[in-house]
Amino acid sequence: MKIYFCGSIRGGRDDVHLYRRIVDKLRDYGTVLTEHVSSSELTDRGEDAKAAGDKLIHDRDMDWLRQAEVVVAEVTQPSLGVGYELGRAVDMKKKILCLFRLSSGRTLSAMIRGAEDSDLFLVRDYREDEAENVLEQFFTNLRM
Ligand code: 6IA
Repeated sequence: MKIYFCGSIRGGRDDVHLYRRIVDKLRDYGTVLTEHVSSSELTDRGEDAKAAGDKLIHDRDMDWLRQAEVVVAEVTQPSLGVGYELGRAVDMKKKILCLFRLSSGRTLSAMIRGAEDSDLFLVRDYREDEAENVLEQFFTNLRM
């Protein structure tokens, strides 16, 4: 199974340690196309990105998104890129799981919380220590 993981990059890298844990767990279920999102070497200054070119990044990510069967997004740290990816993924009718931590004190965008349906788009509030269990539950249900 191909999995597309979304997490904030230029929106801020505060949660990168958690992205790493999520990506590690996602590897139990398939190939993670966007592993670099969890790399601690990738900063929000985006110097690497300038070298590669933003258009190249966008086009490659959209290509990966098309290939993916499942999209998992950590949405606690607000990110334009993650919001964009989720919107495109909805349009492509992908199965989507959004993970949000209420403990952050933030309120999730209505455009994400409100996109939830009983079929393809799921928003799950969780605590950091529940990350692995929440993913296990999601992928178990997916197989049923
Ligand atoms: O607006 P943001 O930068 O926070 O958007 C983050 C989201 O957009 C992530 O979920 C990524 O999938 C995607 N994204 C944004 N920047 C990059 C990027 N830059 N590389 C890949 N995906 C990105 C660094 C490129 C470098 C490795 C050459």
